[in-house]
Amino acid sequence: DGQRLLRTAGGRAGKERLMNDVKINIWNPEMECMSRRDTEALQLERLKALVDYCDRNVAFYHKRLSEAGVTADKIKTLSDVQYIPYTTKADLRDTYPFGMFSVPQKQLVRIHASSGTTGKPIVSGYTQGDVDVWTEMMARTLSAAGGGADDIVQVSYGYGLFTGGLGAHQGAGKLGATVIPMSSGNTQRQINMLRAMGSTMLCCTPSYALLIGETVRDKGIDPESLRVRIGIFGAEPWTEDMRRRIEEKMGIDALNVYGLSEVMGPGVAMECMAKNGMHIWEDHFLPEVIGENGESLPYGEQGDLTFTTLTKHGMPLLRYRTHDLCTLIDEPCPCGRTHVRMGRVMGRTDDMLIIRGVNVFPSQIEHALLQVKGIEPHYHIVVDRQGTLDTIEVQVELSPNLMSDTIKDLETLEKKIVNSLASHALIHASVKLCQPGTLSRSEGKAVRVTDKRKL
Ligand code: DLL
Repeated sequence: DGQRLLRTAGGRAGKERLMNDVKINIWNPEMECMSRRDTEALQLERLKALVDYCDRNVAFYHKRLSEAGVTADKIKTLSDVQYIPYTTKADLRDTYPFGMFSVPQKQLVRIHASSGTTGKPIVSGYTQGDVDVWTEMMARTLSAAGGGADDIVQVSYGYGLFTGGLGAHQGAGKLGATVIPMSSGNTQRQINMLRAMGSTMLCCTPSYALLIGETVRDKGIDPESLRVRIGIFGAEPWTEDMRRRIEEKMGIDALNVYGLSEVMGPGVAMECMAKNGMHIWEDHFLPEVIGENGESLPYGEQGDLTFTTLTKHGMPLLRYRTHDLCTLIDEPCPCGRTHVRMGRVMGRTDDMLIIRGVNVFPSQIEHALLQVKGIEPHYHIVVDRQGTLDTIEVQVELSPNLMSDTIKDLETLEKKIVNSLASHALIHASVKLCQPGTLSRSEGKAVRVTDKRKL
């Protein structure tokens, strides 16, 4: 019947990190709990149809597939996907704006875009069928977090070209929940609505959730007096330590949601209440993890997450390299879903900092910082170069309830942070302790790094 009980940590009782019994909802048990054999058979059938569809409808793919000698009837097993050439972000930029679309404009009902930092944005086009699938994926997503018609869903992702706002909005509507389309920003008003409407679910970036939680406290409001019990947070990398901090501050279960505009938007993958990786909705997306030499890696190994969109019609993608680094997990999940999970995104290959030859991701720095008591999860990383040497400064905020602020105590704290950065992130950074509330806050995707070497 799509309902089960699962033991989980966090939530209202999360302050003591108790295990709670949580009711598990499954939106589409037939698809989400399908046997591996049936899932793979369905994927193979859809993959063949997709190759044929791309070949016939997108000039770009026709050329790529012909050059590689791939036709639909050459795909006999799922692993034959390896013969299909990759699609990259550069391909999307080169064919901007309409070159990857496979239907005439009149069949498109929506355009979204991601800003991109290098000039040309990346656009994504949807047919009505694509929007319907996306809506179901987001209904599954909210349902995996325990959402239903009784919920009041405050959508605090940005509305507009960014897919976060409308994506969550559509899914919550499909659930029959009451949607509050807040968009991001105006934090005081967010809190007024949380209180007045009694919102039970909050959808936003984890960094914005922190800001909302912090503002709630600053205004002297007891977080327990709010009815929010679930946060659906994503669109940027965050760590387990950050999850714990947010859950403690807000008294909620904080769950991770993943997606990207090119592939669809939010809801490509979602954590269930087991909080142990995000189920990729595999009846619609075929995931692979690719190693440095372009080879497909086995489950459990870290590499570049790559998707083939098995059912998209407006802008289908064959083996699209996301640049998100993670692993795939195929161990059974206690929630009963059979779709493989992706681990947390470590970072994007293009976010990786190389400091004096050492590779480091902002998420490793976040992890190292949050091991230390007395600081807040607000930080900023400044990279520079003096002569030929790279320098890295990590700015981090002191906790307002830090008991002591004698110079000696602060020096000890600073040393602890330096040591934690050295042991967990393998970098020798200088640390700048900042007064509470002084580092800039984010209402959408947080910008963690200023790299002056590139300025
Ligand atoms: O961020 C879609 C989205 C909206 C996802 C709301 C989740 C919630 P883009 O703006 O195209 O789309 O950015 C996609 O964001 O390739 C990842 O690098 C990053 N990202 C998204 N979700 C996560 C996550 C949306 N849960 C890019 N953890 C992706 C880490 C994430 N990174």
